[in-house]
Amino acid sequence: MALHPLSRLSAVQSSVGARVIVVSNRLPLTLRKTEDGWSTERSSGGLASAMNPLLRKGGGDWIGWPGGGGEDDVQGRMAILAQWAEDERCFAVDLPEKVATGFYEGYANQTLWPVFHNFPSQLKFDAKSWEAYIEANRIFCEAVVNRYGPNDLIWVHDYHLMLLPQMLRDRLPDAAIGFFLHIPFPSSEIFPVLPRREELLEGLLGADLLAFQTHGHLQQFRAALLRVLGMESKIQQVAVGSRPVRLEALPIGIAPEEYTDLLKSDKTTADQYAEWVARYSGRKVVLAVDRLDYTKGVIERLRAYAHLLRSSPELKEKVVLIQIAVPSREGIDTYQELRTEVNRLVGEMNGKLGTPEWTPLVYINRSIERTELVGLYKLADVCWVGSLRDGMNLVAKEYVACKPEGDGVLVLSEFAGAAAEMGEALLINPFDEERTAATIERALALDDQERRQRMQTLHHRVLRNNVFRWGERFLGALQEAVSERGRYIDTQPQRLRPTEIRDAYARAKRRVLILDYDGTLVPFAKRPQQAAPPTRILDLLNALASEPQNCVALMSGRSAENLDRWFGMIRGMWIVAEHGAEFKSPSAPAWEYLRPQVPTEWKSTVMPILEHFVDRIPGSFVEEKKYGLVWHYRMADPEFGEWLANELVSMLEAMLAETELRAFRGEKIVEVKPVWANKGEVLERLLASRSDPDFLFAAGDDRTDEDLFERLQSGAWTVHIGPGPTRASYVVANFEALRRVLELFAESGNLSKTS
Ligand code: GDG
Repeated sequence: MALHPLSRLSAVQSSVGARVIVVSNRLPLTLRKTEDGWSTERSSGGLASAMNPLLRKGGGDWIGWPGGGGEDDVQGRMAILAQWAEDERCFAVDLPEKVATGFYEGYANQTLWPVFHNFPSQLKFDAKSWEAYIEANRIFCEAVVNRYGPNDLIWVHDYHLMLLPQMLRDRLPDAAIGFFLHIPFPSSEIFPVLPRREELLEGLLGADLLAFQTHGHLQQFRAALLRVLGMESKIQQVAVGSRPVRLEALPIGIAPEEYTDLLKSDKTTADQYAEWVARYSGRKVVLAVDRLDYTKGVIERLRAYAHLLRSSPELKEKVVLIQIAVPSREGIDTYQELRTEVNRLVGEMNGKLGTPEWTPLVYINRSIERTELVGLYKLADVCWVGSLRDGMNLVAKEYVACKPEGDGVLVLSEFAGAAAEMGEALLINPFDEERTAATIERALALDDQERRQRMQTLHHRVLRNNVFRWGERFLGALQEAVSERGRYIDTQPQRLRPTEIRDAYARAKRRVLILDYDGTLVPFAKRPQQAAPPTRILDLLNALASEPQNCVALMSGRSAENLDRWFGMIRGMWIVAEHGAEFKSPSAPAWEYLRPQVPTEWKSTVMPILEHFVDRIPGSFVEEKKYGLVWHYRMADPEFGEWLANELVSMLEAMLAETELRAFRGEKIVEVKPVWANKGEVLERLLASRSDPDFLFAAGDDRTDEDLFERLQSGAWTVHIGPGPTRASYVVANFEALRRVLELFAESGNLSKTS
């Protein structure tokens, strides 16, 4: 039975015996000064909206800045903060006012924010605000170190705290540190514009896990690593020395029931809604909800709306745009200027386009209650998200959550992260005023069936990819990243020196040579059947296997039938198929099995899922083996392929959690197979046939070979082909380099025969 996502989040936490410490610039609570002293307000904004329900249900501590400093009523303030810690497990970090200003209004919001949102022209920088940014991160670091206990998972949020992961790593070398970036990561053209860019990247790389909203942002981060630090990375991993840092794209979701519960049973929501229905009867309502920020495209929206009203006079008195614009970062000039400009435009539009019966634009420049917001979502015929750039945009998802019947249209900027997973919305380029206006017109006129179809598909997806699933995936990935770090941290493979190993080979009398095939003896081919062994390889294997002092084993993930066809004629060689599930020893004529009976009914459940992925990306296909199923995507678009492979593995992981099956990623494949079918298991059988070897050699290039390397003792020559973290003691650059080593073995065998 599938577990409820909430219990799974708690399960992730309890399975590591760990508490989660969330660290973000702002707490979900804000201090406000009133006439009677300090009071508590709930913060709005994306991060708080997302994390609040997650922590309330899953448990954990939250560290952040509470706002409201100064000398006033210090005792009252302390009392409230103590209450927060006690009742809500929210722990305040106090920043001296000067640091807070330089950090928040300076480097974070006038340097990082514009650059990360593709507005380098808005960038302002001074060295003092950078100093304040460092200092603020240092103060946060101190606060985390003080709360930290062994096994805690530290989850750092967003662009305010990009130096924190490395600062924490310096103080708590073994801690599990994850970082999530809520905003976009800019392209490698724009990122280098950033003053102090190297320090920021190095700060981030202190984490075990770095996660982004979209696959695109992750790719741009990798490009920045390469361009700014010259660091190469894999799609999912970058090595900092011998420490791997895992990279993930994890699009954030919402807690749908926070909206649907209000819709179903809240009286204020129902009353407000009824009142608005009456007020706007006979008119279509278009809704926009934004923090008042230049990245949200408010001005562009107002211009496009004016364009629409001018170009479609039939809409006169038939449509209303309700724009909620929550004040934000008012201490920064750019935001003040934006506010002035929006006020001016609103006045001008209503003045010029309105009539005595009709105000075309309802402008609300304050935060409204959640109950009202939900009423508006329910009311709106169209929700218009026009971000010029946005990490995700939760408003889009909240609106969709409030449309279970499908009676609404989402118009969504293609530059919001949400567009990557909300393709059924009507997508717009918000910079194109005319076409945006035309899309709004289309949204208003969309026929019933199309509207319902689009919205209901979106609705189900938003419900499924919710914030709990996101949190669970993040913590799961962090936990995994930490366990990988444990495996690789002490391993510093050396480059294999051919003459050294040749001499060791020549001296030995009882040798065992274990060789992987694809990627090790031959390069990868587009389709598995195209990677047939060239004569040169067959000769080489023949030569090595015919040497009486050698026990040679070819270990592959390929099927027994396939390996028999290609290698059956080589005498004296072990052949191991399907990662160890079946094997044929030189002394026995038939194939033997690691397990006598193996259930295969699971294939009928997993196959349709893999087929669905085949449908999603041209060029991919499924290979069925006796014990396993493999989804191949070597011929598919590489970027999208990697992205889908991630999605597939995480989906299968959850599905197979309590079975003996595992999904793993290999070179351009995702394979599902029984966990016991691995190269490490079959090794025991092989070694039993050759007691006390004095030269043990194993070579391979992918994850399945790591099982083997792990089982072999330190005296073995374990060789990994290609870059990347490995348990092997040695590395060679590619399959050709390995082939040269094997040729040296074969030659030295010949020499010893002739001498
Ligand atoms: C950052 C990233 C990313 C808005 N007005 C009111 C109100 N809100 C709530 C919305 C929504 C949240 O604020 C806004 O979230 P967004 O995602 O749209 O935008 P950011 O604040 O910029 O958030 C963003 C997000 O982090 C999460 O990762 O999606 O890309 O920029 O929840 O409902 N809530 C109430 N009254 C309002 O007037 N109660």
